[in-house]
Amino acid sequence: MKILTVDTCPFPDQKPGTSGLRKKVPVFQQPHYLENFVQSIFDSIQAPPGATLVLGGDGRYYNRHAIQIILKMAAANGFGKVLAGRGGILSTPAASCVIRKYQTFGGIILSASHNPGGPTEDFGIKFNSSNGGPATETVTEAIFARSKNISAYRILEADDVALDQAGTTMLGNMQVEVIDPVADYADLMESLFDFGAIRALLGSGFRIRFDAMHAVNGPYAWEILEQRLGAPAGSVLNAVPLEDFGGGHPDPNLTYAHDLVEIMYGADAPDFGAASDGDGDRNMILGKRFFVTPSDSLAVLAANATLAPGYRSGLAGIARSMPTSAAADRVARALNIPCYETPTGWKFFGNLMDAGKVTLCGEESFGTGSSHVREKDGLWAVLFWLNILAARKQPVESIVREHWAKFGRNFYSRYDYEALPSDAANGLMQHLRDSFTSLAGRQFGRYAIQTCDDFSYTDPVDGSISKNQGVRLLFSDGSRIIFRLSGTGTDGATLRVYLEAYEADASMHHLDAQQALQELIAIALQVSELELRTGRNKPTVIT
Ligand code: VG1
Ligand code: CO
Repeated sequence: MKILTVDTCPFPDQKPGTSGLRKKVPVFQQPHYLENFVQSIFDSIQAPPGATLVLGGDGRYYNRHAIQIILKMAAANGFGKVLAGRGGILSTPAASCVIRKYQTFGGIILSASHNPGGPTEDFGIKFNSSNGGPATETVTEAIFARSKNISAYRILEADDVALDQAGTTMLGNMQVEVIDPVADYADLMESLFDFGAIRALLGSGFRIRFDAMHAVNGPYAWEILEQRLGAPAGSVLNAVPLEDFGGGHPDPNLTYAHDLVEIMYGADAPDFGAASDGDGDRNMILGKRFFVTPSDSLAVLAANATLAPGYRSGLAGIARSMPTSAAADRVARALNIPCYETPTGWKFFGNLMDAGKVTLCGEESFGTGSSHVREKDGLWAVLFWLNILAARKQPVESIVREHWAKFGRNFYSRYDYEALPSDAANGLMQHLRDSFTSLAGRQFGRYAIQTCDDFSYTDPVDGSISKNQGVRLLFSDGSRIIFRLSGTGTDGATLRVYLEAYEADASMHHLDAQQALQELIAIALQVSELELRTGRNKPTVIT
């Protein structure tokens, strides 16, 4: 076996987004494209010789091929060992768990998360550091800088490694240990939650459905929910991961998880429904004919956290991404703990968790997590809910309604306009920035704009500054409209419009969110000139 040094030319477009580099599969299939990016990672992270790396992905199309290339490149770049998930599988939270548990130097996760998979769909790759979390912006910027002047990469000339059975093989001087992708993660879950109480709940006729959407969480949900917790066979739907997710869009929301939604809103609906995304880090929580918004879910988990054994001693603090509703802030205030507001993307939570400042964190985009790993964690959120349901013995809906009665309700919705021409999307954002001075102080019906800005974040731990994280229109009554361009899309630009209104009056809590937010939606469309600039008269997805 010999190490080859292969000459290459830089690609100009290898800038990692919100969560790693995501492109269509044919882009990754260009000669040297994946190799360039992997070598740029290795050149930037400065792993000591003999270091251990974790490697796995969500099983989508190109996963198996990419893993073989990365293994051979890791061997040629001086790594001593790679822990690889069997079959190339590791969910994002499981990869984070394994990196931390075995104290490795870091890991590479192959996923485009909630984006569809298949030969013409999306693929992605990201590096996670030794804390188990996505590389910080300093690291991703270094990787991008390197990708722009790379001239060669190193790869071992070798046969492919057998990945379908646990065991250890050598690849040159590097050990490849194929591990069970589920066991370490399932053990961690068992250490956090009251499995006895959940098992009793599931044995008492309480019915659940978990839709794995043919994505990575299938084997995890099957092992934990059906095997360890005794949920009846068939409680986990679409449990076999497929390279194209069965042609579906593995994003757990009311639009894309429609099969589950039909079950949960149908006759004889089960008591609890949940789904997770392509790489297993997102979650959607449903009760019988009842949808829990991700922002509310974070707030409810925070308010009830001490019911779960792993959180019995309380929370150090809570963090949420800026567009996420302020429902969690109200809980933090009541618990007298700090609440941090970060830019979108999990990489910003890592520093706060490492410094012991927060225990729970969440995003409006169906992401919730805690300091047990350094990624958001779909199945963890499901188990947390089940633990609370087992302890409180109340339906999901009444737990949420009681929460609103106590804290008030933050009506919330997000409108996504996908695949816009980039010029139109950038023009709209620029138009909003240009309007800041004229908008501040303006009255729209019962809403008055207090301030407008482009969100900027100073990390309280390392002082690093992240600018231009979303345009905010902040109203005098605490309502908010936020405009942001997605950093994970691969097709033109995706504009996200986030809407939030706070309602203390319990007699208004029964309203539908779209109804309650009607006026704010009209204001958002008006001030952004959305239809005029994009030609769209309705969003692609409403969540
Ligand atoms: C989206 C979400 C963001 C999330 C990111 C990664 O980013 O809005 O909250 O952290 O996806 O999620 P953007 O830039 O498209 O808005 V996932 O499940 O890819 O790991
Ligand atoms: Co994901």
